[in-house]
Amino acid sequence: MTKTALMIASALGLSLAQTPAPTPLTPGPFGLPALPYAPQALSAAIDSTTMVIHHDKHHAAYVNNLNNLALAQPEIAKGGIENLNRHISKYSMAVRNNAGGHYNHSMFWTVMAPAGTGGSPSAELKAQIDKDFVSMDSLKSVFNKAASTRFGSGWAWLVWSPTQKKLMVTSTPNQDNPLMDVVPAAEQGEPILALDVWEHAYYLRYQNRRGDYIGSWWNVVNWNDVNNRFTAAKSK
Ligand code: MN3
Repeated sequence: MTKTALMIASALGLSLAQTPAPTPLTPGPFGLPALPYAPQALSAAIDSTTMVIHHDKHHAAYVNNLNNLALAQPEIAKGGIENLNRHISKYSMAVRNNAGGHYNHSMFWTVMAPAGTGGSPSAELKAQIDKDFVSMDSLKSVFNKAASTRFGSGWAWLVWSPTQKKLMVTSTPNQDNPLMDVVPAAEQGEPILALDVWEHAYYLRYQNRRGDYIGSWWNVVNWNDVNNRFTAAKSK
C-alpha cells in the first residue's frame, strides 16, 4: 500500500487494518500452514481481521524466526516440530519461544472449525471427560478458569497424560506448551485442545473481556480434530 493510497483510504474512512499484507516468508525448513478455513469462518467467536493478523503476521513471525535460527542451528529442524518441543530444554530461549509459537498456533488453527461443523466429543473422549472431570460442563468450567486466570500472555490446554492415564487441564505462560520438558513434570503430556489467550488473539472484538472470548470460543471447537488427537495421544 503506497502512502497516497493510505491517504485516500483514510479520507474515505476505510479501515486499512482489514487488509494487512502478509509477512513475507523466510525460506527454510519450517513452513506456515494455511488456515484450514476462510478467515471469516470463525466469526461466531473470532473476527476475520484478528484471524488474518494472527495467522499472517504473528504465526508467520514465529516460522520466520525459527527458519533464521535454523541457519545457525540446523539440528533444530531434524526431528520435526513436535520432537523439538519435547527436548526444548537443550535450546535457547529464542528457540523455545519460536518453536512453541509455531507448534501452538499450528495446533490452534486445527482445533477450531466454523460453528456447527466441529462435531462433538467421541464416546471414548466423552467417557474419559466424565471420568476425570465428572461432566463436560465441569471440564469447561475448569478450563475456563485456567484460561481466564493465566496472568499476561499464554495458553490453556486439555492434555492427555500418558504417565497418569488421565486428562488434565493446564495453562502455560508465553509460548510454552505441555510437550516441553521445561514444564513441571506433572503438567507434561499430549495436548489435545489449545486456547490462545494472548491479547492479540481477541483484543479487536473483546478488548479486556477475555472471559467473553473464552465463552464464545467453545462455539468453534473442532471436536472432530480433538477426538483424533485424543486417539493418537492414547497410543503414545
Ligand atoms: Mn497467538
